[in-house]
Amino acid sequence: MSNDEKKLSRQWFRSAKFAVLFHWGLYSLAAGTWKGKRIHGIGEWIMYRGRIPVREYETLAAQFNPVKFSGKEWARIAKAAGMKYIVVTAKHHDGFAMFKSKASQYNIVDATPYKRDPLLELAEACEKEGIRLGFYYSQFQDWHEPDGAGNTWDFPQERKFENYFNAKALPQVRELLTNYGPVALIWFDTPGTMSREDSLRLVQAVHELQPDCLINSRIGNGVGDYDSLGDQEIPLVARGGLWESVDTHNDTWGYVEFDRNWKSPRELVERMVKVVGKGGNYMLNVGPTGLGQIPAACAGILREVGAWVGRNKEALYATDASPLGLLPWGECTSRSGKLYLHVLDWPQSERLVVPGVTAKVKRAVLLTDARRRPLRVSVGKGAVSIRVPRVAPDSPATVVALDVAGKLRGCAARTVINCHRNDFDPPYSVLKNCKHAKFSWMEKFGDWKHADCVAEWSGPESKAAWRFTALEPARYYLELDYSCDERSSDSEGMLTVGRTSLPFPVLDTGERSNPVPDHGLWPLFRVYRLGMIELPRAGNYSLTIGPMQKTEGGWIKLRRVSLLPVNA
Ligand code: JFZ
Repeated sequence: MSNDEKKLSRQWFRSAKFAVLFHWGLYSLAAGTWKGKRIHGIGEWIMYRGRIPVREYETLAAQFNPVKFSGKEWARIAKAAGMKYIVVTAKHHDGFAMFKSKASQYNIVDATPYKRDPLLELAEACEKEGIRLGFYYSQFQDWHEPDGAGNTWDFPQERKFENYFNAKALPQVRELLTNYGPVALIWFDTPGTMSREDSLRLVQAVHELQPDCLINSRIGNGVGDYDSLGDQEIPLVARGGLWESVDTHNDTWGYVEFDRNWKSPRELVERMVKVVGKGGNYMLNVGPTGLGQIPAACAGILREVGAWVGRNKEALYATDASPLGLLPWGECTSRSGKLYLHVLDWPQSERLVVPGVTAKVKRAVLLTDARRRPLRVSVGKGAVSIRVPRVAPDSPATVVALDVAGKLRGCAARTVINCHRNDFDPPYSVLKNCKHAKFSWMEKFGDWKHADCVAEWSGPESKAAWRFTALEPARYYLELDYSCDERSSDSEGMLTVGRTSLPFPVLDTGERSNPVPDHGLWPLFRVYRLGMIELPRAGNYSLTIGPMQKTEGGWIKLRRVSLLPVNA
């Protein structure tokens, strides 16, 4: 495939911005409970968490009869939500194929009373709805097979992975690329210790059977076409290339009957625009029930998100990342000559201050104003100010569209605005004798959380600093978000903004033992309000923080420093 053809085959992905990942399998029938015992955490790992023997787990197949499944319904709900591609688990780590497979009888057609191939029905529905379809395939972990990875409770012996790979994984990927029409992408997962050669054999099969099919980075060995970030990871800084963030709607991928921790429409839109504003696609997970239905609460929230996407599609699809710096009130997307300001924290001052706009603003309108009435724009030092209604015209976010002339240079400078919370994150700090480090941990099991932190402080010579511009004098509360173990507890830190210094005691936030041996302790983060400071004038300031004494154990894992308006 020529470079131009490759570029073309990726353009749809670059423009898509919003997608759904369906986790659906035998685990959906277990729904988080096994033999009357609830197993908390991600539901598709119930076999692993419960160390359920293959002979017991596979009895689920004889009960699996998803008579409520409708490929049309899934495709319709996804399309109404504004999702441009669907990925569905064809085979997860439990080894059960949700499609007719000659490579293994352990599949929905041969091993269940359902006897139909739901992926065929979904493929037809996607074709009709004009929505692209991809398949999730766990190419390394397979807890049903002696030579698949992961099941040490039934198969403690040494693995002959090549036997599994040649007999099941590679043939099933070929079946998926042959029997279901155009496949937009294959979403591989947890490559483990797969060899580069095996990853390339999968790539070769994809290129041979469906040259336009994209491959995600979890194929392993750096041979994917685009990056799937860590689960539930929303990046703090923009990234180049093709990438997606994959997020759960509640705290699990596979259906768990008692997990109702649904993210609200506001949370989903906020996470989506954070990702799209940095140039990525936001893929949201849906875990259908054992009967094949999308949980009603989930479907209702998707309808609300879809309504917002429908009103603001111009600010989402086929846009580019924000050329602006950090925005205290929300995010930004762009296209040639246009900026779309996604305002999540609406200014009560009726003035939307937009820092870092270096081009001339020709016009500003509310994207949902059908009459496109121009908003009043005034140009200040380093920012433009837009007169907006007192009440946000849209929800969960209001988009203000700017027509701009001239080049929009990236603007790294940080501007603090006194009617919004202003967060200072580690990737934007200047560090001395301390480090930027990312920490990941699980809350329950498999529900991964991630924190970019400043860590490994050594002593009074360690400093993290942020520079910013205040547009007007104002008072702020200072908040710290950090984790600290007992070794650093009761030490003292100092936070200085301008000429004001706030000494603070570091308090042990505790840490939790880690269910996965040899993976260190899980951090616990807490937010502390340090006090009130005043910025006496408009102008440039620096905010610095560091320990007052020599530190033990690296001192704190600092996730964020925030300036919160006092008069909010
Ligand atoms: C994997 C699966 O184990 C899980 O069941 C689910 O399918 C999820 C989408 O993918 O879990 C992962 C994979 C990668 C990371 C974390 C969890 N990661 O890179 O942080």
